[in-house]
Order: sequence, then structure tokens, then C-alpha cells
Amino acid sequence: MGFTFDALLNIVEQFDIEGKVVSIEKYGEGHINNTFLVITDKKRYVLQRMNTNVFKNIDVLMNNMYKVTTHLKNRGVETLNMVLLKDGRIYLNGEDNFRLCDFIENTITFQQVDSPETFKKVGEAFAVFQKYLADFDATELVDTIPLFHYTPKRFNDFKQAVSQNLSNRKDTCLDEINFVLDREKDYSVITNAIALGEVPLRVTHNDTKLNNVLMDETGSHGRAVIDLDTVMQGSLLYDFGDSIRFGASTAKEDEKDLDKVHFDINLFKAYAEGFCPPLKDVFTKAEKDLLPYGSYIMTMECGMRFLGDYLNGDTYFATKYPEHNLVRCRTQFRLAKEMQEQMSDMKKIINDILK
Ligand code: ADP
Ligand code: GN1
Ligand code: MG
Repeated sequence: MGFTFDALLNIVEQFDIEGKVVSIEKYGEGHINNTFLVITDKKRYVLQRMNTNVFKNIDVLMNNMYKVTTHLKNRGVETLNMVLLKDGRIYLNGEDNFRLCDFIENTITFQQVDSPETFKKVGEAFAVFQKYLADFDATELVDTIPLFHYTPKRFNDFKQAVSQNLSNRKDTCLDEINFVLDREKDYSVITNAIALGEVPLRVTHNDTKLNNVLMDETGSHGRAVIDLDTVMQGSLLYDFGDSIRFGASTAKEDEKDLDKVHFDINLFKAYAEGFCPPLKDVFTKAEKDLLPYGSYIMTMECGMRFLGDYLNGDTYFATKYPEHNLVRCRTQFRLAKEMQEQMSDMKKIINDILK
């Protein structure tokens, strides 16, 4: 987004900030919002332009975020601290919509797991987040993206992208398209279990990537779960699975050399050792059984979303070059295939942890 410094300064100064703005720079590696680091002579902030192509109702999103952060604060959990506008509003609305939060200091985010120990701590952080949201009244939250992780709908969207072929790129990705089409029967396994009541809907995060947790800079523990735009009703299986698809890989989500991309079952184990024990008494039997499958399904879902976006002409995820979404989908499909091959090993690991 081409905002001048002066335009951003004008936006920041409408918020109730401390000090005089010294710099405003692009920040982070998120695919959805435009994030800026704001430095004043007193402290640091994170400014975000929210993506209205992805989030159709910013009022709903910001109300959710306000309620969730208030709930977590009341329980003593470190969370995003929203800075209000000088007139008391919680975000700046208009043609562009901005919010401002305190920068959570002395933390780091990872784009790739550096060790199993770190990943275990990320798992613990998401389990804590889940536990503290367990008594949050789900009816208080409105879906910011309806059917966000309803994989059969994602598959329908994907098929539409293939048939519309808006970008005229279909011929460049026939193998990848077939990889998705061949697995159609898998996409409803979890949604069927939800429909049967075997897998309950809970208040979940729904975007549990590694870089959505701020780790203490010493690496000793997770400090805060961020990117709360999609906190709404969902399944634990998707939260677990999304962490695994991103973190239990030997390479980044957009690694071009597929020889470097593998599902690392030791990282799966490390994450499960962090995430599962605190939730041991919370899981239903079907949830326990489906944790490995959830990892595979989330990986397929994300892959078909990347490929669908490539076919649509890159209108959803931020991309840095024309094949970026194609590269991303290929890593997901590589991981998904290896997860399928190692499904029984994953099940054994979960059973051992939860026995
Ligand atoms: P997106 O929805 O685009 O992923 P995020 O809210 O995840 O946006 O922010 C992008 C990145 O900015 C995060 O991965 C994190 O590194 C950094 N970030 C966001 N908010 C904060 C914060 N309050 N303090 C420190 N870093 C933050
Ligand atoms: C997006 O916002 P970010 O970059 O944390 C996306 C997730 C995808 C992820 C893939 C609201 O997450 O669903 O899994 O990219 N968020 C939204 O990296 O669509
Ligand atoms: Mg993010």
C-alpha cells in the first residue's frame, strides 16, 4: 500500500499516542493486513490498515477484538492493548480503516521454528489461549469471515476458481489442481464430525501460525497470542492443524526448492507435547482421534486457498512476485502428502501423550 509518511503520520496523530512520532515503517510478514511499526520519542506502536477485501465488516471485527482482549486482560493474560482515538473510538474508519496497538516489547516472532523446544512453547501458548477463552460467551462474537474453516466450502470455492480461471494460469498448475481434486472425499471428515456433535465448536483463534505468537525474547515462553481478527467459533482441530502445517515443516511456507520441504514429525511431537497436556480433560474422544487428521486437512485447505488465489489472480493473499501463491501451494501439498504417509505415527504420538 503506497501511503506517504505524512499520510500515515496524520492517521497516527488521531490516536491517543504518547510522544512525538519519529518514524513509521512497514513491519512483519502477515499476508492480510498492512502493518507498520510506529516509533515515537516515548514508545513504540503497531499501526494496522485492516483488509476490507478479506474482512467485510470492520465494526464487527473490532468489537470482537475489543471484547476478546478485555476478557483476556480481566484474567491476567497478556494480550494486545488497543490504543483508542482521541475522540474515544476504537478504530479509525473511512475509505481506509486503521487501528493502533501498543508494541509488545521484548518479544520476538519466528517465521520458521528454530528448535523443538520453541515449538513446544508455542503449543503451550495456544493451549493457554484456548483455556482462557473457554468461558468466553461465544454468542458475544460475530463471525468475521463466515465459514472460514469449513473445508467443503473452501473446496467449492477452489473448484469455482478452476472453472473461472480468471488469471488464465490454469495450464501452469494442472498437477496441483489434480492433487486437490483427487482428495475430495477427505474434506468433509471434520465438518461431518462437527455436524454429528462429536467435535464441538469452541471459541478458537483460527489463524494459529507461528508468527501470530509473540515469544519472550529470551525464548523461554510465549508471551502473547496476536492477530485476533479471526477469533470466533471453530474447532480445536483447525487451531492445532494450522500450527502444525506452518511450524512442523523443515522449510518456510514459500520455499521454492521442494527438496527442502518436509513434514518433521519430531516438530509435530514437540508441538503436541505443548498443546495437548493442558487440554487433556477438555478434548472429546473424536477430537483426540482427529488431531493428526486436522493437521492434514488444514494443510490441504491452506494449499487449495493459495492455489485458488493464484487462479483468481492473487486477489486475497499479499504476494511478492507472480508465482508466490503457486510456490506456497506446492509446499502445502508436499507437507500434506507426507502427513498422509505418516498418519499412523502421528496417531501414536498423540495417544502416548494423552494416555
Ligand atoms: P496479519 O493479519 O497481516 O498477519 P498480524 O496482526 O499478524 O497481521 O501482524 C503482523 C506481524 O506484526 C506479526 O506477525 C508480528 O510479528 C507483528 N506484530 C503485530 N502486532 C504486534 C504487537 N502488538 N507487538 C509486536 N509485534 C506485533
Ligand atoms: C493468513 O493473516 P496471516 O498472514 O496471519 C490467513 C490464514 C492463512 C495464512 C497462510 C484472515 O494469515 O487463514 O492460513 O495467511 N488469514 C486470513 O499463511 O485469511
Ligand atoms: Mg498474522
